[in-house]
Amino acid sequence: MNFNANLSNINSISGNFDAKNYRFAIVVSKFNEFITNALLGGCLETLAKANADNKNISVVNCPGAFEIPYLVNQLAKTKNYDAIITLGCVIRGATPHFDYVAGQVASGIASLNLQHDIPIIFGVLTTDTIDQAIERCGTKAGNKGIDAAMAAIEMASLSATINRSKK
Ligand code: INI
Repeated sequence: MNFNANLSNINSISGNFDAKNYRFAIVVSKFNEFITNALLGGCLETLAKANADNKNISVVNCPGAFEIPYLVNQLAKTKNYDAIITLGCVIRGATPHFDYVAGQVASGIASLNLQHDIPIIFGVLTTDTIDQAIERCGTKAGNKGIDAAMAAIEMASLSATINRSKK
């Protein structure tokens, strides 16, 4: 951060990107599978680079993005995970009920984040076109699966730090 304020005595809390001791669940939907597979690849590679242990990663495959919140809720209730990552792809051009599916999954995940004591990461692409989805799963505009993994590690680390400092 680039500013001139005096930070002495301020308790500044930041996460780190070491995934070694964390357990992750990844819920990935099969709808638009050629896109979601690429998101999953980016996500798993990033977790591996950050020292996550494969034994601590569960991948749950579901039919479509609409089903993701239900599974996240089930997984969160087990308390077996330090972060849950969601990956999916909803394309406006491909469905007349885009707004229902995309809206439902986004608001479902947002409310589950507050209901459970586990960070839940939104890695669901919601795009107007298939080309925009392709751009976001490893071509022009990066890979949203990588971003989701990074966010999951940082949030697991932040959550651990905050909970360690509970009085
Ligand atoms: N599911 C998606 O993940 N992406 C889509 O683009 C999509 N479209 O186009 O309809 C989609 N529909 C399926 C939906 O998520 C549920 O699986 C289905 O309605 C059964 O509940």
